Order: sequence, then C-alpha cells, then structure tokens
Amino acid sequence: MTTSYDIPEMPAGFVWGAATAAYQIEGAVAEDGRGPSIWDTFTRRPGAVADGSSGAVACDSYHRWRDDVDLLDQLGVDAYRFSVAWPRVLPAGHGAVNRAGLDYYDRLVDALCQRGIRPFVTLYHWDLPQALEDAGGWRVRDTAEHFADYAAVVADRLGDRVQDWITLNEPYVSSMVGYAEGRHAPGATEGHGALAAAHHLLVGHGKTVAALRAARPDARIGITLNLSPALPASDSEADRAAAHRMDLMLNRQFTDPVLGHTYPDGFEELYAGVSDLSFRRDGDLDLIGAPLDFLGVNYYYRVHAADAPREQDDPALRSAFDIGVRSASRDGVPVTDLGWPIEPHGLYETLTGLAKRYPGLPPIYVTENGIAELREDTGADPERIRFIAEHLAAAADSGVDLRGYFYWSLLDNFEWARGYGPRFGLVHVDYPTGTRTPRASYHWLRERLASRI
Ligand code: GBH
Repeated sequence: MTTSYDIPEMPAGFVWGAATAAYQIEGAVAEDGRGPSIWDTFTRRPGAVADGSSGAVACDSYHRWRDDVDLLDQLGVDAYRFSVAWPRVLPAGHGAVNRAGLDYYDRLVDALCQRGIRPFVTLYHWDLPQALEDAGGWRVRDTAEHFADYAAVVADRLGDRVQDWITLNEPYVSSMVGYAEGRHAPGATEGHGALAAAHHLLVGHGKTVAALRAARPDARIGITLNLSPALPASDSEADRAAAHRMDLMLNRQFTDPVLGHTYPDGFEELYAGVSDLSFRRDGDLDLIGAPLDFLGVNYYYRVHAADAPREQDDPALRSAFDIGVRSASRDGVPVTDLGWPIEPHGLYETLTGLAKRYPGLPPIYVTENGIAELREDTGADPERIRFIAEHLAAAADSGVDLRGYFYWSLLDNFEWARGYGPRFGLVHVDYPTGTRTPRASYHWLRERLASRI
C-alpha cells in the first residue's frame, strides 16, 4: 500500500504544480460562443482517434472547474499550468473577441488566486481556430501575427493576476506531428508546409514575447519544448547519423533558434529537395531568440534511433517526418503501458545538455513529466509514484537552475490521437460522468508537499 519513495529537497521557492490543456479537459466545445478548432475537425475524421472519441465532453472542466481548483488546493501545489483555448477568446482566430470565453478564464484565475495557487498560462496548446487553418494555418506567416494579437487580448484581461506565461506548448508536435506525420490535427503529411509551420510557430512565439512585454512589463515569459535525447540504437555509422537527424528534427530545430540565436547546422542538407526554407526572413532569429525569463521542458522519454529506408524516394513528395529513422526498442529498458521507455536519466541528460550547449540558458521549469496506464483503475498506481520520484531526483541532480516541476496531468483526460485509453492523471476521471477520484499518487504527493518546511 504505502510506498517509501520520497521527493528530493528542493531550493526555497521551488514551484510544485500540475498541468492540463484546454482541449484535453474542457469539453463544451460549442458553448458560449467558442469557435471550432482544428481538433474539432480532425477528431471527426474516421480513424484519426484510436477510440473514435473527441474532446467534446472530456472532463467537462468548462463546468467543473471548481472541482479542479479544489483538487489542486487539497493537493497543496503552488501552481497550476493550464491553457487558454484560442477559439474561445477569438472564435474566428482574429477579429471579434468573445467576452464569454474570456470570462471563463477570468473566473478560473480568480479562484486560483483566492487559494494562493499561481496560474501558469499556456497560450497555445494545439487548438488552432479552424478559420485560421482554412486560411493556411501555421504554414502561413499571418497566423504568427494573429497569435500575438490573441496573446495581447488574453494578457489585457488576465495580466493583472497572471505573471507566468508560456507562449507555445511543444511547437515540434504542432508542426511535425500535425503537418508532417499527420497523426495530429490538422492531419497533413507535408514537407515544405510542415517546416514552414515550425518556423511560423517560432515567429509567433517571438512576436508574442514582444506583445506580452509591451502589455505587461512585469510578465515572466517562457516557451515549452518537448525534448528527448536521441541516442543511436547501435554504434554503427548509419545509426549514429540517424540519431543526429532525429536530434535535428525533434530538438535542435527549436532549441537552436530559441536559445542559440541560430538555425541548426545540417538542417538544409537534411531537407534538401524537400524545402528551400524560403519562409525564413532577415530578422527572424532576433525575434525568435528574444530573451526569456524561463524555459519550459516537457520530458517523457529518450529516443533510440536506428537508420531506416525513407518511405518516399522523391524529396519533392516527401513529408518532413520522413527522415530515414525508425525508433528502436532496447532490451532491458522498462516501458510504460504506452510502450514509452522509462529512463529518468534522460531528463538529467536533457537538462545538462541544454546547459552545456546554450550559454546563458534561462531558469528552467519542467512543465510536463508523467506516465500513463491503460487500465481503468481508480486506486493504486505505484508505478506513477516511482516515476515521479525518480524523475525529480534526476532533475535535481542535473545542477541546472531548476525552478519548478509540473506533473502531467492533474486529471485523466483526452489523450489526443489515442483518445481516452491512456490515463495520465493523479486523479482518475470517470467518463462520461466526470467524477473525479484521487489516486494513491495524489495522496502520496499531498503528504510530501504538506511536510515541506
Ligand atoms: C505532451 O506531449 C503533451 O503536451 C500533452 O498534451 C500530452 O497529453 C502529453 O504529452 C502526454 O502524451 O505515440 O508512441 O508514437 C508529449 C510529446 C510527442 C509524446 C509525440 C508522444 C508520440 C509517441 N509527445 N509522441 S507515440
């Protein structure tokens, strides 16, 4: 029953939190003037989501947000990371503001502040307004401009109580999984378009940093990147080259411009014939590399990369995801129910690797880290307790300026293309009733947070 795992002692002021995202928990997709997002559209596509589900109801947090705040309060966390749904605030992506959509986040922020829970607001966690996708989505530069305008609207309403802002969640996933692999909305499998999307997401990030600084000089601003060390599956030259290609696509396409003021070496070669990268403009690196108050790191696993044939020989027809790499499993490495390798040391490598590569690295928050079960179980989750304890220990060992840790997720929720099968929550959610039941890991964390000095 009881588990003896402990959490490491962290410096004073260390922020303990839990995270969620709008489309994964809110439901109420057609209420109070919310416009459609690319996820409303994508989830209707046959086969797009494993169980045929969508976020139409999810955890019903649009109505049950008081329960969520109570759960956070009783857990004893310092902070809550949630995202604002762009299509609730601007149903068409730009233009008319929907007051009722902003009211929802206003109430949530008030309730958090009343309980002394610090809001960390993610401005974009993948729910692009469909109207903007119809106009080209992240493939076009206008979307970056609209994003910054949207951010200013949100900051204008919440900025008197919210200081901590995350511009984008995982631009890798928005661009490469959404526009190249096609496993996420909008479900495209493009080359040039996907690379343009990645770039325009980063431009949107840069413009948003500027907009937030102008609106709220006291804002603390960061971006959240999902980072995975890419290791060669063997010592062979071919596998080492494959791991390098994976690292370029997954990590350095984002970390180099944001933290290093440069585009990664070898990127043009990787995509020769796929894209001429003509979306890059003079001055973009200055915009994208604007100083940040923190970097958010989402860490789940390491990638073991093996060389593999490309699916499409003709680069002009090739998706940007088709880089001749396959993910190899490794003997002796435990995996989660989703098959994701459990390697806490990868978090240590991620953090020390950043510090080594990027001088002047800003303070870091782990903005997501978590484990899912596929079983329907409300109670014992010893593997989650162990996962958290071991990852925290690895993060603490890294020696970087680590300011906080957010567990993903507070609640079981809509796990994108995998639907409701995977359960990441400290709290079990019953579907469709929405009944919330804290798991053993929740009680374990609560006891440890309560005994902090
Ligand atoms: C995060 O992405 C998201 O920010 C969050 O919304 C999500 O719920 C959470 O992770 C858990 O997944 O399906 O085996 O082919 C993490 C980055 C990148 C991890 C894509 C899964 C696909 C692996 N994700 N990756 S697999």
